Amino acid sequence: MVTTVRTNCPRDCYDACGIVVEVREGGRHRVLGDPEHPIARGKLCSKCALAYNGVWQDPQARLLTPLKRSGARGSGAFTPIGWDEALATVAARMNDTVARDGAAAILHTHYSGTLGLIGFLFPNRLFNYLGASEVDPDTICNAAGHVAWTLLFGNSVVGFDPRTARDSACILVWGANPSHSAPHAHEHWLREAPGKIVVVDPIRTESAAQADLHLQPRPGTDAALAFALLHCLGRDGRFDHAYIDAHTVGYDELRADIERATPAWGEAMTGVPAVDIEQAAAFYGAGPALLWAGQGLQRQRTGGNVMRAIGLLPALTGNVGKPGAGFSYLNLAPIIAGLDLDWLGGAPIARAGGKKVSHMELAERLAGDEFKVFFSWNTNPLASAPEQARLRAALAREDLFTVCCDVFMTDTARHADIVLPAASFLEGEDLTFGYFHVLMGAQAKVCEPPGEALPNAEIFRRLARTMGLDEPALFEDDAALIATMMAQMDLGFDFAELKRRGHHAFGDEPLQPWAEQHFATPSGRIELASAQAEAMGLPRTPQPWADDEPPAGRFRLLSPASKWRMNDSYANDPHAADRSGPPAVHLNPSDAAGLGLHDGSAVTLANASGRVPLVARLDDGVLPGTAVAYKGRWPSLEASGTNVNFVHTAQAADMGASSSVHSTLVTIEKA
Ligand SMILES: Nc1nc2c(c(=O)[nH]1)N[C@H]1C(S)=C(S)[C@@H](COP(=O)(O)OP(=O)(O)OC[C@H]3O[C@@H](n4cnc5c(=O)[nH]c(N)nc54)[C@H](O)[C@@H]3O)O[C@H]1N2
Ligand SMILES: Nc1nc2c(c(=O)[nH]1)N[C@H]1C(S)=C(S)[C@@H](COP(=O)(O)OP(=O)(O)OC[C@H]3O[C@@H](n4cnc5c(=O)[nH]c(N)nc54)[C@H](O)[C@@H]3O)O[C@H]1N2
Ligand code: SF4
Ligand SMILES: [Mo]
Repeated sequence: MVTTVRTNCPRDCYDACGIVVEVREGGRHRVLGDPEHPIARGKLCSKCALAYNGVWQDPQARLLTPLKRSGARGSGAFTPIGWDEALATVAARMNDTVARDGAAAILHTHYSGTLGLIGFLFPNRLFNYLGASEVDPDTICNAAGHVAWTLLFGNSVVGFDPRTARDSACILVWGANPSHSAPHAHEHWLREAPGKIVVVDPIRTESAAQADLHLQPRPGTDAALAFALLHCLGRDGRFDHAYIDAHTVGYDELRADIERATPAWGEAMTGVPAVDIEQAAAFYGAGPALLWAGQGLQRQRTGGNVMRAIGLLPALTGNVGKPGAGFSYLNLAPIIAGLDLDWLGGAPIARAGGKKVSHMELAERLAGDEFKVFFSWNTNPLASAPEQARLRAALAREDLFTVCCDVFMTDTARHADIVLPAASFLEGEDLTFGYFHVLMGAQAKVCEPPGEALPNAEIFRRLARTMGLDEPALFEDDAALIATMMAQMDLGFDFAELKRRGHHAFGDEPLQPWAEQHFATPSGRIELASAQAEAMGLPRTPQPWADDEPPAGRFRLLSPASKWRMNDSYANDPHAADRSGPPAVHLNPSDAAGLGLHDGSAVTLANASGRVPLVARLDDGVLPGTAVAYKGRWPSLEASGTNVNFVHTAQAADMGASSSVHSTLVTIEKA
C-alpha cells in the first residue's frame, strides 16, 4: 500500500522546497517535489532527487548505532556500542572537563546539516547552559556580509520578498549562482521576471548565460564596479535625492569617489567593458530594481567592503521599501514570522565564559591545549573548513576528546572518539523555513529512523540527562517546542493543519519589509558613512577598491557551490558522485595553453596550506587568471585523500572574522 506524506526540505538552500513522499511499507519511499508548493512546483533539484531517493535511505550508508573508536583516528575503525555507553562516555568527559578546566574548554561546532529549526538550534541550549565555547558558524559562510549590511542598513536578514519581482524593471544578481544554489529561482523566478536580468559573476554560470547582461569582473573587483555603476546612475539623474536627504547619512563623503569612478576607470579596474557598465546602469536605473547579493560574493579579503559598496546602489537610487524595489542578502522567514530564535537556542539560560572561535583560526586554536573536548554536530568540518591538513593534525591530539553527531560516516566522524547517529529530516517533526522566499514549512515524520538513530534534539536531551543536569529548558520535547513556535507565529491554525497544508506563505501579496524606512543603525538612517565602522577600524565609507590581479604564476581559486552537492552533503551518494565526475579545476583555454595542459590533464593545485590533485577542464566561461573547483567533496572518498579545502587559506575577511575562500591563491602544475 502506498500513502503520501507532505513535508519540506530543510537543507541550507534559497529554495525551501515542499516535498511529497510516497511511503511504501517495507520498501524505499519515493521522495518527490510537492506539486502544490509555489517554489518546488512538483520537482526537487537534481541533487536532492538523487540523494533523498539514494544514500539518505540506504541503511548501508547511514549511521545506525553509536560507535566507539577502535583504531587510529581517521582510520574508520569503530565498534558499535549502545546509547547508554555512548552517552555515559561523552557525559563523563564533558563533566570532567567542566570540573577540571571549565566549560569553556568544551568547543562545539555546528552548522548547516539540517536547518529544521529544532534540529538546527535546540542542541545549542546544552552548550549555552554549560557556558561552552563555540565555533562561530557564520564565519565559514556569510559573517562579513552580515556585519557590512548591519553597518549600512542596520539589518542583514530581512530582504525583498521575491514575489515583488513582478513589479521590477531589473534584477541585479550579484555574486550568487542560482543555477547551482537556488535551482528553482534559476528555472522559474528569474525566467518569469518581467524585468531585465543582470548577473555579476567572474564565471559564466548557467544563470549568467541566461541573463540579459552578464558582467564578468575579475574576482575581488566588485566594489570598484559598484562605484562605476554609481557614477553612471548619478550622472544620468538616477539618484533619488529626496530619498537620500530623508533616509541616509553621509552622501557628501562619497561624492568625490563616485565622480572619479568613470566607466573607463571601471573597465580598467575590473575588466568589465565600459559599454556593459553603462548598459547595466541603464537597466538598473530604469527602476524599480532589485539587488540580490549572493553569499559567494563576500567570501573575499575585502568582502565586507564589497557588500557595503554594492548596498549603495539601492540606497542612492531609493530602491528601498516599494513594490519591485529592494535588496536581499538573507530574508529569514522565521524573523518575519515572529519566532523567538534566541529562546529556541537557549540564550535565556546561557552562562557567560564560553569563547567564540572563528573558523579562520580553528586549526590553530585546536592545535594548542586550550580545548579538551571538540563536539561537532550537524556539520562536517573535515570537508568544509579551511586548512584541512592543519585541522586534521590538530584533531590527532591525544588529549583531545572528539564527538561527532551526523547522519553518515563523514570524514569528521572518522576522526571522532565517539560517533552519535542522527536521524534525517524524514524521520522526525520540525519546522522549516525559507531564507529567500517568505515561507514556513512543516517537517513531518515520514518513517522511523533506521537502526538506533535519533533526531538531534533527542540526542541532546538524553545527553543533558546523562550529565545529571536539571534545567527544564534542556528537556523540552519537540511537541512542546513546536506548539510554542506555532503560538509565537500566531498563524491562526495548529501544526497538524500546517502539516496538511505543507507550508505557509505570508500573505497573498508581496511583503514590503522596508516600507517604513526604519533602519536599526545609530542614526536610524541608512549609514553611507558610518562612525561605527570607523570605530571598528574600518573606513567610514565603502571604498572603490579592486584587488590586484594575482602575481605571475598564481591563480585566484574560486570554489563555489556545486550543482551536485549541497555543501559537502551528497558527496557520498553514488549517483550524485557519478554526475559530478572526477574532481576538476576549470581553466580558461588560454591559461591551459600557457601551462601546456589539455582537457583532462592531471594537475596539482598548491600553496602554503597544502596541495590537491585535480583534472583540468578547459572552460571559456572562466576568466584568465582564475581557476574554479566546486566545493563539497569528502577527502576520504577521493583517491588523493584531499579536497579543495586543503588549499583553502584561512585568512579572515575585513569584517566578521569571516571566510575569504574565493581570495585563495594557488599555483597550478602539470602532474
Ligand atoms: N572551499 C569552500 N569551502 C566551503 C565553502 C565554499 O564556498 N568553498 N562554503 C562554506 C559554506 S557557505 C558553508 S555553509 C559550509 C557548510 O559546511 P557543512 O556544515 O560542513 O555542510 P553541510 O553539508 O550543510 O552539513 C554537514 C553535515 O550535516 C549532516 N546532517 C544532515 N542532516 C543532519 C541532521 O539532521 N543531524 C545531524 N546531526 N547531521 C546532519 C550531513 O550529513 C553533513 O555531513 O561549508 C563551507 N565550506
Ligand atoms: N547546489 C548547491 N546549493 C547550495 C549550496 C551548495 O553547496 N550546493 N550551498 C548553500 C550555501 S551554505 C550557501 S552559503 C549558498 C551559496 O550560494 P551563493 O550565494 O550562490 O554563493 P557561492 O556558490 O559561493 O558563489 C556564488 C557565485 O559567486 C561568484 N563569486 C566568487 N567570487 C566572486 C567575486 O569576487 N565577485 C563576484 N561578483 N562573484 C564572485 C562565484 O563565481 C559563484 O558563481 O548556497 C546554498 N545552496
Ligand atoms: S536543496 Fe534546495 S532546491 Fe534542492 S530540494 Fe532542497 S530546497 Fe529544493
Ligand atoms: Mo553557507
